[in-house]
Amino acid sequence: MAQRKSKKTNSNKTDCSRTGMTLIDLNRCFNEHLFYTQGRLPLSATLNDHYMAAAYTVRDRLLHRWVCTVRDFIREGVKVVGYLSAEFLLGPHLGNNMINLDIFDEVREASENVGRNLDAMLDHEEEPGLGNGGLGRLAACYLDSLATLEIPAIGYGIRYEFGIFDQEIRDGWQVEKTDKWLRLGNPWEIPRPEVTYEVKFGGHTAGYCDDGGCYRSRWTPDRVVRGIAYDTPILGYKVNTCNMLRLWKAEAVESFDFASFNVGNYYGAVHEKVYSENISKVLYPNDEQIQGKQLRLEQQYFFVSCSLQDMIRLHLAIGKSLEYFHEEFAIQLNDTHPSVAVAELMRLLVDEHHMDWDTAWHVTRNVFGYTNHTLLPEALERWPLRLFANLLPRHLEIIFEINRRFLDEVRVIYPDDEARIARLSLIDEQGERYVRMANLACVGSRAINGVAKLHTELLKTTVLKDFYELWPEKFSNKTNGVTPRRWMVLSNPGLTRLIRSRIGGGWIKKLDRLKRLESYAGDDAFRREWQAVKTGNKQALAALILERTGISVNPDSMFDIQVKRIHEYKRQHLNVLHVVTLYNRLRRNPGLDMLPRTVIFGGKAAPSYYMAKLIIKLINSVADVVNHDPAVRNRLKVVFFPDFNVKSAQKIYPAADLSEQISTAGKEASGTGNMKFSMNGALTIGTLDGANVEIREEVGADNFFLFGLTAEEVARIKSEGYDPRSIYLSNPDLREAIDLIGSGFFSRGDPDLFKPLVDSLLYQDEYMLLADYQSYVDCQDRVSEAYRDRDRWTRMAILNVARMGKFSSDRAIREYCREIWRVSPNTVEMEDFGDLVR
Ligand code: Z57
Repeated sequence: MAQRKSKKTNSNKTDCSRTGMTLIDLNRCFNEHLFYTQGRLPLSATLNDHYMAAAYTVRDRLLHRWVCTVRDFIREGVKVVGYLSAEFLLGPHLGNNMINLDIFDEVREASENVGRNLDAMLDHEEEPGLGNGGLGRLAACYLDSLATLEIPAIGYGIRYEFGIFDQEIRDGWQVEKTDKWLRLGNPWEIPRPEVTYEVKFGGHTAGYCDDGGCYRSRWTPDRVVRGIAYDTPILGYKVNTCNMLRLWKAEAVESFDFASFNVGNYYGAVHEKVYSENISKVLYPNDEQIQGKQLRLEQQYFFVSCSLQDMIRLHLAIGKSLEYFHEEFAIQLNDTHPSVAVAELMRLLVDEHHMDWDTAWHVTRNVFGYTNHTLLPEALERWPLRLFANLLPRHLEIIFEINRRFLDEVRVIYPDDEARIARLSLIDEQGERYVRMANLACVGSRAINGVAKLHTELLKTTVLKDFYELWPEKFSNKTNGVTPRRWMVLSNPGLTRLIRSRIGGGWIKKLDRLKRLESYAGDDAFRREWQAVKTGNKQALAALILERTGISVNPDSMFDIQVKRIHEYKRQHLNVLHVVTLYNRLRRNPGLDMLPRTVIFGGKAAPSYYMAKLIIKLINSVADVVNHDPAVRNRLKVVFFPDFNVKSAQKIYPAADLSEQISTAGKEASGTGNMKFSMNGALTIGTLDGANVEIREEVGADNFFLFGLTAEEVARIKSEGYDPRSIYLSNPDLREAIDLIGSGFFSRGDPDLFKPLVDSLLYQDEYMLLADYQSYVDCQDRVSEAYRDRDRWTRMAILNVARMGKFSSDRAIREYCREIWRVSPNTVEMEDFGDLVR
């Protein structure tokens, strides 16, 4: 590439002004892509053609920054973050990149010039749903903040051909549809057919003596798969830094085909190809629940191996020795899904790069950080030893060796404490043997963190207690955050404009500055404008609800919203019990002066999670009855919004009055939807769980509707013996609600349909809905009272937004950078490529 003079530019200026781009240039570029990329004349262009042309026009503006950023990845002294995650729930790119380039208005005008409405194009974009829920979305927010803070970083993951399924609702039940997100092509990715690595599976190992007389292990696999890099540029907000997300697609290795081909086994060769490509075919649709399938372990190892090989190649490209690898890279393990990386890096260093064990272990232990995202026992990953040995025989040897050395150290510190040693071991040996991935991650990392204060404290006292006692200095908290670019500026332009009109736009990068809004909470004119923005957002959502469900809702009613994955611990059915309670009040007293509410639910259930799917059916069944009962007279509406995803989330959060964050205390590690709602001016009804605790701390107890048991109380009551039935028997309203569901009232007279749900509440109630019921209902009554005083409510909403600064992912990423990764910003200097670049 021809390099001309290097030129420093003002990073606060937009692309348009920086490169002298004008609207005319933008229009020309747009039309060129329409013609040369899509092969269309303006008159015959479809919506997709226009979208593609717009996407390429915007992408062109990213590439100059991208090449300059990537150039610095292999500059000595620039430490790079490698963020390993099995999921990245990015959401649509076009609007976000326009925001970060600061050319939103210009592109809007350019598209109007070709006779196409920008919103139609934004709606047309298929989102990359390469994640399930909170964990995947967090990874996406973190990529945005890393780039915005000018931290050199690469996200590494899997390019699933099919992401999270599309949800349809038929007869009230969830139906899963394949997510064919690549059907119309993906203008945001750049395939790198020359960036490939081989990944081995299966086979066996054998010992041998190397030239120096050292004992080594040689792994002879029975399968080899190739990973191919697909890169997506990740631009920061109004900066030159444009990082990349590198996703791996699995392909067959040709040499393997030939072996079969030569003996005439054409079918076998094709089978091999199909088999290899299976690895990156589909995202496992489970959130917080493991399936234990071999293909899932194959996916994990596949992307981890490709990513580590890639980082090693980049490291060697700067000419430094691998013993300094941890000085050039900081690698974060997003949950245990990539934790086989600990064994794989050891294998690469020791077996492939002939490093001695102790040096390799030093490098490994200093390069990794591990983030834990859950305390739920069913979500803690363990792999049956058999399965692990068959797929990754060499890694099992390495894990045994790590374990042997580790437990020797433990025995010195805790002599004769066999119970503790058994708990710390990387291998679970009670009954069937398992590899414990969290233990592997802990032993192989320099830093371990939880995702909210309460969660980190619980980690230290429960699931990772033994590790905390061993290495207290490794533990820290990093409360989650979300990016205000996507979750405020892009999704809530009305609110953004209003805030800008009073305090400017500095808050978009320094969210703490929202504090300056506090003084407007008492300003009548401001409150009226605030209410108008909220009403506008509610009207827009009402239109979308009508389009998607056929249900018409009243924008003047309170929008009470719970959107998140469906899980018993998140207690969507507690919300349903409240709805049924309100309904019973109306049936008992048809003239009741009740605050009109629209209760909106949304979220996907894991396809194999029976109870979660039954909860969806219950919501829809209750909705059917309540929405059609003339006695209700618009005082209560229930909606299940189908196919909740990033795209619909962007229209839902801004329209909420009330945010439901009602998990059993101690079960939700952090939550991030809670932050998105509050940033958009919704008030929270919630338990003292996850980040709710800190949100309440920030916005003030007066501006948060708290109910329910604390995590401590939950644990105590459980240990003393919890009896849900006695609560049911002693609370008439609760009994009436449960009985109505159990009677078949919502299931056309069929008492069996919801019996599993009712029975699980009456006889187990693992998540203590009954214990929290009355406190929840009372709290909801306080919510309704508060909403009647619309000025007071708006004041509280403004204060919520004003005090959300802490929950920017920029704050979270700054903490990771300083305390875990030890990386600092690298200002990307733009290079003038002369005629090469527009
Ligand atoms: C997932 O989305 C989360 C944790 C997991 O262990 C898995 Br698997 C998937 C979520 C937590 O449930 C949320 O509480 C948290 O906010 C989010 O991860 C991001 O940390």
